[in-house]
Amino acid sequence: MKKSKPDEDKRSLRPTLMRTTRSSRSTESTDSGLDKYGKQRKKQSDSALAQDLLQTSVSGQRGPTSSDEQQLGEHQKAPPVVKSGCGIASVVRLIKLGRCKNVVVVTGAGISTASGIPDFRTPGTGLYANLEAYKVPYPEAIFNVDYFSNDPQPFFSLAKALYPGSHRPNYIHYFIRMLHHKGLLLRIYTQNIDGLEKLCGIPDDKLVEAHGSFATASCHLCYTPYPAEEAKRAIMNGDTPTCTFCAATVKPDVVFFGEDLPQKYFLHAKDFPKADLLVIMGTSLQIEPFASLVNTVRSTVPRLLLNRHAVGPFQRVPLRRGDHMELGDLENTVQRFAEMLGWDDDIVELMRSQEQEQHVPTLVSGGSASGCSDGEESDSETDSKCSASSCPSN
Ligand code: CNA
Repeated sequence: MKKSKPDEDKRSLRPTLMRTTRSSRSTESTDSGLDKYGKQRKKQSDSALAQDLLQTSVSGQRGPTSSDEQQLGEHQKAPPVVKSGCGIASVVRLIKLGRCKNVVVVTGAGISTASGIPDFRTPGTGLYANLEAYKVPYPEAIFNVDYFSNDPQPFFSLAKALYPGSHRPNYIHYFIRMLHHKGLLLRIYTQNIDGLEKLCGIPDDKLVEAHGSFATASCHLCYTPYPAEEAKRAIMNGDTPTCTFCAATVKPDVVFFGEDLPQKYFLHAKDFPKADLLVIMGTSLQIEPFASLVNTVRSTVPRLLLNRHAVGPFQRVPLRRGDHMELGDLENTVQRFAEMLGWDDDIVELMRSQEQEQHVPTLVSGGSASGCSDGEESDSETDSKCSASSCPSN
């Protein structure tokens, strides 16, 4: 079922797309309140946070203060004041003050464009602007389960390009992994289906692939599981994988409009109320129910949008108190963010070692990504070492 819902801020100007959910109940969170090193996470007091936010004016309306500059140090000067450009400085300050220990990250296709994967909606380069090759009557048809039932070929053509194995994680993915290294990441919720979060080493328990992934496959009618590698081999060879039980078409377990979201998605019911910082990156916040997640953090919790343009609640003028945004190319922005935090060298080193460790895969028809399967997870020992001792800003 695909529903249109008026956008919160641009009422009825743009339709919001709905992916159905199995239920509104949350699964039991596995989070015990202990961090990954067994330490009890200190609960952020609302009043302390509120006090801090009072000193942090709404982003985009002022430049960094001299105390921000002092905290950032001589070599990590805040960027010049630009419209919506002081968002990072404010959040860097909160992180350095130790105010953000349960960071929830929400991502979309914009974090992977630097890896060479087009997003949906960017004019010119987005998939929606280049659909001739897929021969679909309207853009969303490519992810519509009823359309797929009738003609799976458009999706299979796209799947060939999106299957994990032909793209590498970029600096932005590693920035998120660095948040985990520092012991600050509560969870990342991604809409992406490219598997790059896993590939860069973010561990499975920190990752919610809200719109599924190519790691598993099943019949689109009776849901009988089907070996993912066999499905991939068939799709890559231009064949149609068919269910061994009912002979209907098999598809990778990427969530289509009209399909249930994975059970893990419901962790959000525990995570978002617990978050003390929400970072939103590279999404147009157009697809429900995912888009509305950003409105479920507590009202005192700072939200930072990193994107090319304002989206969702960040289109509001003035911004909600505690909302910050930094507009521009995401990779540049995230690099600047990391530099201001003093994390840039660590990220570059992490990227270098991870990319060296894994042989850069080439897309082999029917084969798994060389050196790193879709399910490959982080080296959590490495993460622990870094987080426990060597990270300068801990
Ligand atoms: P979208 O609607 O295409 O929005 C992407 C957003 O990112 C837009 O606001 C862009 O302006 C912004 N953006 C893109 N590139 C950059 C950049 N370099 N710097 C700054 N901002 C940038 O995509 P959403 O993720 O919001 O939509 C959710 C869909 C997209 C999910 O269901 C995905 O399955 C689907 N999708 C995923 C992938 C992937 O896995 N890589 C690719 C294409 C589509």
